[in-house]
Amino acid sequence: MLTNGGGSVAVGAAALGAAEAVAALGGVSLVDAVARLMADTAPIPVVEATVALTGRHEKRVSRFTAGAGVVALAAAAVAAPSRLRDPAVVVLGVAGAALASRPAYRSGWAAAGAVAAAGVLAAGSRLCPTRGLGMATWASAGLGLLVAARSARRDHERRYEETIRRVGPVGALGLAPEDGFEGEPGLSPLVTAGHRFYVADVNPRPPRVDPDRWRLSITGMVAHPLRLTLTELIVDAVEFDAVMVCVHNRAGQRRVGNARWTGVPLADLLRHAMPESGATRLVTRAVDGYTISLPVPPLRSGELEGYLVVGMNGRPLDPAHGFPARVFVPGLYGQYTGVKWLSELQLTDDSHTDYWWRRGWTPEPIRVQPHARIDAAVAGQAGTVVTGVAWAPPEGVAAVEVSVGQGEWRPTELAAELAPTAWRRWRTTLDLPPGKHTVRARAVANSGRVQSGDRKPPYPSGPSGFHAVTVSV
Ligand SMILES: Nc1nc2c(c(=O)[nH]1)N[C@H]1C(S)=C(S)[C@@H](COP(=O)(O)O)O[C@H]1N2
Ligand SMILES: [Mo]
Repeated sequence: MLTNGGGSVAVGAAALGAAEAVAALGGVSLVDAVARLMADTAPIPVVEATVALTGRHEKRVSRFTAGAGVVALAAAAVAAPSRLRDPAVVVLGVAGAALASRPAYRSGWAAAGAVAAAGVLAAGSRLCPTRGLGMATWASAGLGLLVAARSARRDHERRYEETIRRVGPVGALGLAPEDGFEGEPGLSPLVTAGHRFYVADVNPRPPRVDPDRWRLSITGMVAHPLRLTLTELIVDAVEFDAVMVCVHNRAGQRRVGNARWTGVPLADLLRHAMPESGATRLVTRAVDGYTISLPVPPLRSGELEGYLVVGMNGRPLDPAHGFPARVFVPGLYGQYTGVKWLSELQLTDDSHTDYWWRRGWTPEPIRVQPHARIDAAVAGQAGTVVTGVAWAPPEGVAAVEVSVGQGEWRPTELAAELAPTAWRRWRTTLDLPPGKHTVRARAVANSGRVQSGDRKPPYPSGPSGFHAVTVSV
């Protein structure tokens, strides 16, 4: 039977719907597996451009692209000359099932979804609609299945959130911390709420972990391997305030958040596990097949103070922020600080290679640069009030300065310091004549490090540059 382009796309959409509906029975998605494959294999310039262009919509854009790609491949198979059609459908089905079985997505349901999609394609390519009613039927079947899949996945997500809630409070965010700058219009809150906190990782959707079955293993070159439950870790945890910054956070951006974390000091865990003398790297391994490794000597000496984190702002970690546990070393960018959805801490030697090193990022942990962000510049009767947040973890912010036009740097007023590792809010009132002005800000760290104004992109060693805003008076 002759097929037209629209008919093939309609059958492709029905196949995608079938895949997603079957996968959703297990709360997963074949599109997610494809999107993750794209993230894992895209060349670095493509990754960097995507991060820069899509911003907060990154994950939605990648899922949409993956879904469209699946439909296009399916449609191409249906539209192929008849002797190639069946082999093409079989290849797609097998490739989809293989992809869905990758470690990060190991799920029978997603693999079954790929098989179901191949079945729909095989049937559809025989009955392929040419126009009108037939096409509309296939397309709306696809759409209906996608909607059903979405609602089934949401049910899984809701049940998962219920499970997390049952873990109970973690830490005690009794009184909200204050720094004296409460109520300043436009200024970021001192503590970033979990649902407001930026999310950055290679997964289209957060992996789910059963807290009752989860164990943290400390393995590899240690005299005393450990296996700990979430409850045991929560009991030993302490609280600390710290800012987490993504290495992709360019001047003025919001891939950064400040929270009160609950975690067990890594130095304590290492002391219990007793690393062998040749154990130079601590590999933090995650359920999504991602690793970040940290140098062991500075973690043991306290030069780098790291934590195995089990709570954020008084609660268990959100799914997106790594429930049940993650590793965080304040002062290192997110990409170097340790993984979310931690499964294992493995002590090893320097032969280990991390996820991003293979893609050209430097192996040395990149330190967070001092940075001042301008949140608001409001012209009023008494002058122009400029406010923002600044960070220089781990040593803390000594000063924030602003400059108008290309003028000299002037000091600003700093709020009380929550912790040197946290961000610090600042404000100043400028007396500006009517007209347009450019205001820049810079941070100075307690160690004397001064924020660099040299504008650099994130790749390959971290971004720099001043944040500047234009104010009309
Ligand atoms: N398992 C895992 N952990 C990960 C990542 C990831 O892709 N997978 N991304 C890292 C990066 S690049 C950053 S910036 C932080 C972001 O943490 P957040 O989403 O809680 O802000 O997680 C880090 N940990
Ligand atoms: Mo990141």
